[in-house]
Amino acid sequence: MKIDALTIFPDYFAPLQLSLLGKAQERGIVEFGIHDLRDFTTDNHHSVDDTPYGGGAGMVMKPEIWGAALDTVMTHESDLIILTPAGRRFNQRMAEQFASASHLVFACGRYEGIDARVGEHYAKENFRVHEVSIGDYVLGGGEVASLVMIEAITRLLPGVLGNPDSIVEESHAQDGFLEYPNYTKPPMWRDIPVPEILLSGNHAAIATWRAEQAKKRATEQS
Ligand code: JD8
Repeated sequence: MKIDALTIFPDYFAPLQLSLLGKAQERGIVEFGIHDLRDFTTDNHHSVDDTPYGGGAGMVMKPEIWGAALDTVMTHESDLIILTPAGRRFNQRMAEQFASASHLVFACGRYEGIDARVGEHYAKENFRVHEVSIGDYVLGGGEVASLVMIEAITRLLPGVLGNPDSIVEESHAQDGFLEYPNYTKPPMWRDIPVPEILLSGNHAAIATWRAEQAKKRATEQS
């Protein structure tokens, strides 16, 4: 899979060289391309924004800069993902769907956002365009949101995770992520013991206990 990200802050994407994502790139499972939007400006000040039509606070990102940048990476095999607080809420099912794509292009806006005609243009030209949000809170731009999506998607690609069974477990979670509490050595820590059942070796009883604990946690957090 090829993943391109367009941004005025390319340094935000340094984490892609770390950990699982870095290894996935070394193994050729995924290829990342990070593009500085200012490389596509034509004025001396490398302007990427301008005042909004209709008035209002803040600045809007210029469509011609985005068009010049996106035209260098987009093909009809691409999925263009425009991050925006108004987008469709990202979830595991969308991560699974995007994990089957061949080319993802993340448009990371700043300021008040990207001129709406950018998404409209590529949709009109029959490209797949997705407006996505990672949650009901306001970030300063799309970079962190795209990193969240890239991690959630990339970890699903074959060969990225050492133990693919964990993906199978996650995908079988019925109501969201029923995650049970985890424990490791020592068996006693600051006078807190590991639950006896986990030391019993009775795998059926352990599975039942874990399901009960996950359900209890989900109820407490809802
Ligand atoms: C893209 C610009 C900042 C947003 C004025 C603050 C996603 N879950 C999410 N929260 N926020 C974003 C997000 C924020 C962005 C951009 C995504 C581009 N901003 C703007 C509107 C109000 N500033 C997001 N995914």
